[in-house]
Amino acid sequence: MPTASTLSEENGSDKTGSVAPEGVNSTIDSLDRVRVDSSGQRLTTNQGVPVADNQNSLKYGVRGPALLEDFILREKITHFDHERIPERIVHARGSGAHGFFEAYEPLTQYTKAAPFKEAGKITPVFVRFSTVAGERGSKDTARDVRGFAVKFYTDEGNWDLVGNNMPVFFIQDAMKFPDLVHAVKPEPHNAMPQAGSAHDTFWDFVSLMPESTHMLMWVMSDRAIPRSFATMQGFGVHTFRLVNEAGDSVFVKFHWSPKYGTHSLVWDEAVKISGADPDFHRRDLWERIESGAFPEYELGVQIFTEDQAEQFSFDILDSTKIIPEELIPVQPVGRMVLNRNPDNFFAETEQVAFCTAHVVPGIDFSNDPLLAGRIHSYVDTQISRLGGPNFHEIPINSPIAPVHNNQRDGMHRQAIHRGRVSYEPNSLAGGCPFQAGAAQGFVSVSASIQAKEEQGKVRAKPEKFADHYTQARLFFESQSPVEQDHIANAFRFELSKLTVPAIRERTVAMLRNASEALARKVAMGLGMEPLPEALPLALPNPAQPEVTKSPALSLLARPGDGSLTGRKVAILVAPGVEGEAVATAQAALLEQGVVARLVGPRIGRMPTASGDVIDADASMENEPGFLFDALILPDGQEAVAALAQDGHTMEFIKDQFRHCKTILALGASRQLLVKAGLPVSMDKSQAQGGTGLILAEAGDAGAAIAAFIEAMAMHRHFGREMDPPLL
Ligand code: HDE
Repeated sequence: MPTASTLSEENGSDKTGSVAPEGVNSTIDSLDRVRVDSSGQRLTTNQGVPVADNQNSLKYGVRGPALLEDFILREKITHFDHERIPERIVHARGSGAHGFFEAYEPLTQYTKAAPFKEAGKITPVFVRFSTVAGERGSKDTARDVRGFAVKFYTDEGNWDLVGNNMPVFFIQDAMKFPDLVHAVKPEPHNAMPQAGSAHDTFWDFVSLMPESTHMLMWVMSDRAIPRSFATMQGFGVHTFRLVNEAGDSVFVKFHWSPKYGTHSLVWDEAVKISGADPDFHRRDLWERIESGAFPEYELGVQIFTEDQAEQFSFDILDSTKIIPEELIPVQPVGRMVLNRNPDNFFAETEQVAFCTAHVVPGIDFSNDPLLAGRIHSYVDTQISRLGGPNFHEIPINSPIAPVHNNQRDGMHRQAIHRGRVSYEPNSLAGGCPFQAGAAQGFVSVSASIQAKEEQGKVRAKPEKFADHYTQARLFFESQSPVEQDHIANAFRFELSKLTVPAIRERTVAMLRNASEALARKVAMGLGMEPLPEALPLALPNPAQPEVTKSPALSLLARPGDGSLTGRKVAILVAPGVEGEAVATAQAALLEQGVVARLVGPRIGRMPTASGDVIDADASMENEPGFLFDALILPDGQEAVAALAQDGHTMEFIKDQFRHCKTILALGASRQLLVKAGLPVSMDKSQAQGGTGLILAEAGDAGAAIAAFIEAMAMHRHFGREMDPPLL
């Protein structure tokens, strides 16, 4: 064979294998080749030497010195000493899952990208969700942007769509990214705060960068505290290009929409969860997949031409701008299902390397200057994070498409390249690997721009980039009153944490340009009177926006399929509880895909009123109320009396009420609501389904549980929200 390495290669063995199959590279393909299962196996060293004793180091006499010759101990400790790799500079905290993407219809009119070639085509994916600012061990429910990074293992190579759960970004140019990250990360002198933006340096920076105003609206909205990774949207953020077989290209924005709706936490809840379960989102993702309630998202595209882009009131190269859906509708093109948890967190979730530079034929870049910086950054950072230029050979990163090139060597090289040829052109290897040519290979879109050639090299921005407020206003105006209140409260909270009043004032001065009402509300909450002068505008007369409201931007517009899949309900139990209603509720909830947990004063077995035995899954101490989406209080005088004696019960109920969750009280348990101070009377005729407070007689359990399930579909009952909270 022209690619053979040696004349002796026909002499095979267990180690060398047979003659290498021509044109094959086995460092790719499925992960099976590297999965290790030790069941039924003996313990060995890394060299495969069986280990007789894994308890004791080698000593000279039982009380004598340990011996340097103990290669088994030294190998074990040395490996342990090097177990950690640097965490990601941003997005260090993350959780991953395997799944697949399925195309609805061929999108070949617009793109030749492999995943979109045929209806029903399946492409494997690995997804990693993350927070941005916190370190690897930080809490999941911090107020922050969430990363939404998808690696498509297409048959034309890997395509990484490295997006966020918000469609815009803080800055317009990669030049400012290190500054932004230095400002939001824990402050360098004392490394505080962890995973939070409520500190001086972040607000100092953004209040001097008016281009961040639009993104600040998103980050101060409930989008920054998702209920679950399965209930958040994802966005490619930048404008990309789709390219078809003929080489024609259109612009595109990518959107992921969760099947189960876009739902968030409320702030007080997020804060409490971070104490009780810092792994809240990671656990939720894991449990959804293990239970078969697979997270699912629809991929949508906004497709538009260069001519259309020219007409927009904003610049499509500016990552601080969206394209309102009223202007260019989002067209569904496929769905993604996450159906398998990783085998090993480190090998997969930690070592996965997403790179914006990873595109395949049919996908191309726009000239967004933020994207340009990313195309460089992601590959670059993996080199130090994963220890060298061969990170593409780490199993989770290796494509399923064949890899053949003349790149050689480097740290941790896995592939054993055959033959003596590692250059091109060559004749000794028959010219292989050969260029794919324009018909098959990746060809950049010529993308001739009416480049202002007369401008020459410039460090500057296009004029429309300077309109920093129109879309911030659009976002705020498109929110429901409750969402607007939450945004104002989030600004109030974050700014109240600052130690430098001037930063607070500068931020309010900036907000005045986006929304006078918002600025006033925030200022009032901060005791700021009078309001500071609005910041001067960089662009005094921005173009008229096409729309001033975009209803699709409100979470209320995104209920998904309205199902309750994956939600969690607490059923409070104690000895003497009415067992039948508990069983009815459990069965009805299971049918909806809801996880029902029996939560008691303690875990374990307890008798019901009828003398049966039930088993409490959790205690109010180990799973407090705010970890659940809704609450059922069953009947049973003895149980109610026991729960009334436990202070945890009142906190449990108050949190459910304060966080606007659905509560069902059956029969005597109504007393608990009254004791907790909820605005309900003991009058038996009272039923408040519309507010998410359902009070029913014990005999009506079936109907009451049906009403409870219906009320849960509303997710929250904000009608009872008060600021400050009543309870
Ligand atoms: Fe990132 N970003 N980023 N970013 N980013 C990284 O790459 C960077 C930006 C995003 O789960 C790093 O592998 C620059 C926008 C996600 O592994 C690093 C700029 C968006 C993830 C990096 C941006 C993102 C990262 C750190 C401005 C949304 C996590 C570790 C020019 C569209 C991926 C790594 C994962 C991670 C650089 C801006 C999303 C340092 C220079 C805009 C989801 O390379």
